[in-house]
Amino acid sequence: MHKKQIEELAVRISGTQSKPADARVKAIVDRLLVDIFTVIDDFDVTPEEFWSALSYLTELGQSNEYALLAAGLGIEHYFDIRLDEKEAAAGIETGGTPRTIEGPLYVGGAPVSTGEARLDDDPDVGEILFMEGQVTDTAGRPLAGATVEVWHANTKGNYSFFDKSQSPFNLRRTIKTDAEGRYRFRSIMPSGYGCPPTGPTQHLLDRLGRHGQRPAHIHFMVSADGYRQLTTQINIEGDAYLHDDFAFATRDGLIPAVTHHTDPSALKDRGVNGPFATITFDFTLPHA
Ligand code: MBD
Ligand code: FE
Repeated sequence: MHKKQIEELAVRISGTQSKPADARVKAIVDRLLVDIFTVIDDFDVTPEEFWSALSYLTELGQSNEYALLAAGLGIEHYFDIRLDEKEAAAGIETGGTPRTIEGPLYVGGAPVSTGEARLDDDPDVGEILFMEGQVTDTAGRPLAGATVEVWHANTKGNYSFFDKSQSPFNLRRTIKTDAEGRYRFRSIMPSGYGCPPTGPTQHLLDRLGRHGQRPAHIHFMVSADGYRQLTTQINIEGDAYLHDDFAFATRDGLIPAVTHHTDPSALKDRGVNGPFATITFDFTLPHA
């Protein structure tokens, strides 16, 4: 089919309107149809291929993996790029901590505390982790009472709520910063995440010749009145996938140094009975 015929068909379909439409939805669907017809035409897609694609989408939904695939195809990352661009174009304040994707595994309503928290509720064999830092504005002024939501995987790369073997809200907390804008928490070092190996996202990634792995990381959502909400992650340095994240979320400025402590006197000072790691990471929020 020629481009002109595709457009004529799309116009004919679009014109079968008998009541008021949602103009934006209609415009997007009209455009999607042209793009789908064009792909079918350019690649000579067979009906069998098309019906199998629909089965794939059904399976994707039944497995609750739509958002996982969106991350894997870089679509979630693309929204970050656009937000960065829009902020730059709007001429509003820039220079805060870089944003990166939220991912599909955030859960609201985690236990709230002020200043500090312990995140690990379940027994696990991970290295103990102490992380702390300060939330400031771009001039370095501390933001007291800011909200730091933190969530991360366990040593198997699994997240509570989605992994029903973990306690509710294991490795998920909301910490309000203290009077100096500081937060600190004790947790365990997460492992990297891998897409469910027999799920539809990994099936498609296999056909694209791609892996479905993420480096070990910790998610944050930081907010304070009058400032732009920041959704971001830090990556754990040394991870084999540090610069090969299937979800494209690694960014400069989000890979803090990790210090590992094994010295008995350091363990004693921290009141722990095993090796631990420390990370310091500050969050900078531009004005809203
Ligand atoms: C994750 O832990 C994650 O953060 C993303 C973006 C996708 C899959 C698993
Ligand atoms: Fe994650």
